[in-house]
Amino acid sequence: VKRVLTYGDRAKLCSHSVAKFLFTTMEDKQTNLALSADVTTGAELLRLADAVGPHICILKTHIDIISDFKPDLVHDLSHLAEKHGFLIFEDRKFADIGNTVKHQYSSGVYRISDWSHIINAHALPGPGIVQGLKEVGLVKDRACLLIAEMSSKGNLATGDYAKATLKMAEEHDDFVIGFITQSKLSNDPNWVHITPGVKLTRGKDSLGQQYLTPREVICDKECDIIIVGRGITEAEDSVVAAKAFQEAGYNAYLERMQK
Ligand code: 5FU
Repeated sequence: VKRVLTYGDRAKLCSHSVAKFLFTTMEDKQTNLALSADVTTGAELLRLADAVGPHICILKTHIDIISDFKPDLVHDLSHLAEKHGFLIFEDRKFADIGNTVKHQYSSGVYRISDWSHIINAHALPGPGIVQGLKEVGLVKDRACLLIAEMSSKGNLATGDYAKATLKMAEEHDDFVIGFITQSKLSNDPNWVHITPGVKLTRGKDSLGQQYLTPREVICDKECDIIIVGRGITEAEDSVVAAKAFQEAGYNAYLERMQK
């Protein structure tokens, strides 16, 4: 009998501590929701993280859109991550040669490796990008996602790109824990499949973003985590909206378990 593994089963299988924590959190908090907290001030970011924290497994940041960034912000955010039990994922989308991304990850204004549990990178430059990031992240017990498929219309990550990305991940499975993708790439339960471009109804924005529903992502495409930005940040009440996405995402997971 083919049985679909639960998040809890997969937590036990995983060897990377970040993936283990992530699956454990998803099982315990009953959530496969990642909040994309795309707000532009530190105060808004902290308010949102504190309010929505109980409903999410990951808080995704774009730290370079914060207009009043100060190092205190990531310190306070780390406290909220501990308080509510979520992981921080800086959606930096590294895309350069290994030597450059090492500096971008560890230094500069943001010092991302000091506070972000998870980062992501394009596979486009080749394996050197992962090697470079790994030289910084591995000793700090950080994890990386590779961008295999994008949600935006007309993106060039097509054909064998996702397959080649999977192969790159397999060669660095001590640091890469999964993918940003629109569909499941592998049946190996160690990989975390995370999907942006999610709203409660299908649709698009005026700049090429394309939305699927939580059910389509989790049940049909067999991904693990939904990333929701404006569906929550632009809602009248962000907590009410987060609860709705948490419920929709988790019910879709329970439905997939019955398949
Ligand atoms: F890799 C990707 C992708 O393929 N699509 C995305 O939308 C990342 N994103 C991010 O997810 C994007 O940068 C936003 O931060 C977020 C989606 O936000 P939305 O408001 O839910 O459209």
